[in-house]
Amino acid sequence: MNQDQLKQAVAQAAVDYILPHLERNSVIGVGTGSTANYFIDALARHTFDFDGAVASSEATAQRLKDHGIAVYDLNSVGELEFYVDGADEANDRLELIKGGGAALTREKIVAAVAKTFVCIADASKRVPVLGGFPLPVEVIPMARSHVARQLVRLGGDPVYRQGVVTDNGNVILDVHNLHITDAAKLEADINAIVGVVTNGLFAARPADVLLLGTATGVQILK
Ligand code: ABF
Repeated sequence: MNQDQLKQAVAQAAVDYILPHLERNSVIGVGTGSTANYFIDALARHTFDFDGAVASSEATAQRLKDHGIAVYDLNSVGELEFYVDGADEANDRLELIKGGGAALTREKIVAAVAKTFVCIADASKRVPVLGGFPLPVEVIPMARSHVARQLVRLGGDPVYRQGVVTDNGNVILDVHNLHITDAAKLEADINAIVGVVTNGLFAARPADVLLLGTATGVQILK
């Protein structure tokens, strides 16, 4: 199976995982990226089994609507049983790097609200130590240089992601050359820099379940 087929397999596995728990009034948090897109496509075959979704990006909201799935503002939703989203890297503790698609802030907000965060990824995303994938940091535009200097102090090499403006009107710094052994501490340290909106480490709130697409089938890691 190629990488796309692995992504499709975990997307279907995520639908199978959550379907038995859904009720007609359930609202599902839905993430961003190509794996999440496969999830949306698979979920669309079950529109009578749930009410609608909260989207972690404008792109996801559009794809959900294109499938006829109702999209709700998070503020109008009481609770979310599930958030389903991809990742750029995942370690054995189910701590993640996310934000390659620049949607990290809304992803982190929806993940914070959800009772169960189901991460879906192909096997290439599983790593022993986070940091091979450059860590995305969403930054208020006027603070870009200040935040970059502070990130260097923390040991990283920040690179401005040219031409990208987030759904929230901010910019992204991708921090290279980090070897992240204490993800929760680094997540907190970066969030403490003035001008940072969010960073792509999901350690304070890791995934609850990782559905990993491998050549021999979908593994469920908890
Ligand atoms: C989102 O999509 C992001 O947090 C992550 O950056 C990306 C994963 O991309 P893909 O599913 O396309 O590999 O979940």
